[in-house]
Amino acid sequence: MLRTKALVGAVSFAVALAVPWWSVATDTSSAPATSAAGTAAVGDGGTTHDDSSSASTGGDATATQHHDWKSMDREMAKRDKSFPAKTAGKGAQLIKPEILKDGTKRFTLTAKPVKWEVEPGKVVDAMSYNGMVPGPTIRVDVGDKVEVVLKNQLPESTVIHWHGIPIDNAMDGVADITQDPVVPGGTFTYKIKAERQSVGWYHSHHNGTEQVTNGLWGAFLIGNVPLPDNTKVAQEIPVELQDSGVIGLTLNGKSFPATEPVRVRRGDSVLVHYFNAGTMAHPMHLHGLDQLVVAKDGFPLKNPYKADTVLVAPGERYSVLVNANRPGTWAFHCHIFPHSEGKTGMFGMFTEMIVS
Ligand SMILES: [Cu+2]
Repeated sequence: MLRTKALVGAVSFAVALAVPWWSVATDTSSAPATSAAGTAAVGDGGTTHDDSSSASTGGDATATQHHDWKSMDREMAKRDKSFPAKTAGKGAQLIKPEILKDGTKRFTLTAKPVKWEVEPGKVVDAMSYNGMVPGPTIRVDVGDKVEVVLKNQLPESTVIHWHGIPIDNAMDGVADITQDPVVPGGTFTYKIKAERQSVGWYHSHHNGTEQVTNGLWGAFLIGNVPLPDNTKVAQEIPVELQDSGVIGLTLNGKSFPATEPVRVRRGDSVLVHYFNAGTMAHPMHLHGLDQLVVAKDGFPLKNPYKADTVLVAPGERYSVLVNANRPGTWAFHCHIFPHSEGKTGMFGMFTEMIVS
């Protein structure tokens, strides 16, 4: 039994090497902005789309209900079946470091405005690191010396805080507490020693209400989360939650139907890291497949536990291991329905895990 497991693990690992989820970052600052005129039709994630018919018929509209449910189903199906819809720009791409002479890994994050397509036709004026929302995923090894150069091309000051990363106080990135704000046109270099395995993230700590929810955050991983039975994973994926600002209800900076499906081979294991960069807690529910919670805020759990719904509060990270042992298209969504499903179909924090 153990041998079989190990073999499956080895095959999965080979797949992991061949097909990394996080592709290499490209600067997409000039991502094409599609018509912003479409925004009005979609509204805030589809929840308010086309209320006119129900509003005009009121509560005593039994005579027109037959017509209403048919058009409602039609509209839902149109939206639901347009998944996965194409949009410009992809967030959370892996960023490559420049390697300095002493081996230091240097990453450059340029904070700047971007036209971000949250879903087809809904283009918002977001804030970004390197033109993407969420910002690039930083990945380093335990023991690495790391530098992150922040270049501020925003029309307002900013800073970067390193959440969940052990760090010297002067590098903690809180405006007016540990450093002066980095003014428009300014630069600041953060020096970080990657002391221990972490599932961390980074975000603005200056006008956070607007800057973070409008796009200024990203994932920062140090080393690998230890897994039970040394499970080899075929994919390791971020699921970064947002609910406010111009980005709104999204997974990895996109709302359904533009969210990205998780495609898995039957029997493979997937390691999902939830990050909540938003302002509310989100119960993340996966149909059909168990979520084994293996780490909280990057700290490995002595006793991993199974759940079908994992509540992720603002600031928190949960790492869950999913063994894709049942084929099918499984709904994967925030279980607060006003965040994921309404009378025009799915929207916001909804995607699919497709096991084949
Ligand atoms: Cu939610």
